[in-house]
Amino acid sequence: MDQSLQEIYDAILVGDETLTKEKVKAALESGMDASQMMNLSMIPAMTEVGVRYEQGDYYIPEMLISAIAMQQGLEILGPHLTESEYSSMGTVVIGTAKGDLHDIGKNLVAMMMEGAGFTVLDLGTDVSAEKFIEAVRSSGAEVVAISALLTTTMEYMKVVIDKLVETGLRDQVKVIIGGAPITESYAQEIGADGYAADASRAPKLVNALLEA
Ligand code: B1M
Repeated sequence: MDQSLQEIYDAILVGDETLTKEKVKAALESGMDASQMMNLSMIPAMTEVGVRYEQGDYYIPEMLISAIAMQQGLEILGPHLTESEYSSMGTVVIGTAKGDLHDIGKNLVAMMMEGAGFTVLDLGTDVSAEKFIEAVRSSGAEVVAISALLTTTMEYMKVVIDKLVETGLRDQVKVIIGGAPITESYAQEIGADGYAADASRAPKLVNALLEA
């Protein structure tokens, strides 16, 4: 791995937010590509955090400080990630499913959607179906985007879709879902309109759905 990528990786892994910010800034200044930084260093670092947690080498506090370092790095990287070739418009209501507090992937999706020219209404984490409905009604959103990282909370995505049906809003919006445990077949199973494996694919998916 390139030395600057390795340094960012290491800084996130040990949860050093100051060092992460410094290294991300330095890499950007040296001309490093933002998506490369994200895909080859920052996301792999969080994947390694997950592996260490699974193996019992990391506990929740370590996971949390790594996540904070990642978020801080992302804040600097965000504006550089969102330059995009897409020019579609619309409003996207996004949130992490009820019971789920993971928001790094969701934040990345929100950034990419904003960069693609969408207005993004970010409801945060632990979002109930009622909150999604209220936001769709008040914003007139065309898209509902739900993220989930836990096998226990992914089931809540179906609750949101059922609520959209129940309130007569289902035909007005496209629902896209994503997150580590989500698959294309799960999206089909629960009646979502689409699934994006990563944040960079989300705007393309939404554009395709809105054009269809
Ligand atoms: Co938690 N956690 N965590 N965690 N955590 C996982 C998800 C886990 C896989 C770790 C592990 O065991 N290996 C595991 C889930 C197991 C499972 O359900 N099968 C787990 C667990 C168990 C838990 C707790 C239950 C632990 C506990 O308390 N005992 C607890 C749950 C809390 C809750 O939510 N109620 C918990 C807590 C936490 C922290 C708070 C400490 C912290 C989150 C901090 C935060 O987000 N602000 C945390 C972290 C950091 C992780 C890992 C290590 C990293 C997640 C991450 O940010 N990845 C994670 C392990 C892992 O994923 N390997 C783990 C980087 C991020 C860029 O990737 O979010 O997948 P991701 O997003 C990707 C794609 O999935 C996609 O785009 C992104 C890439 O471009 N994507 C979308 C995401 N959302 C999308 C939406 C879309 C489209 C694409 O459209 C709408």
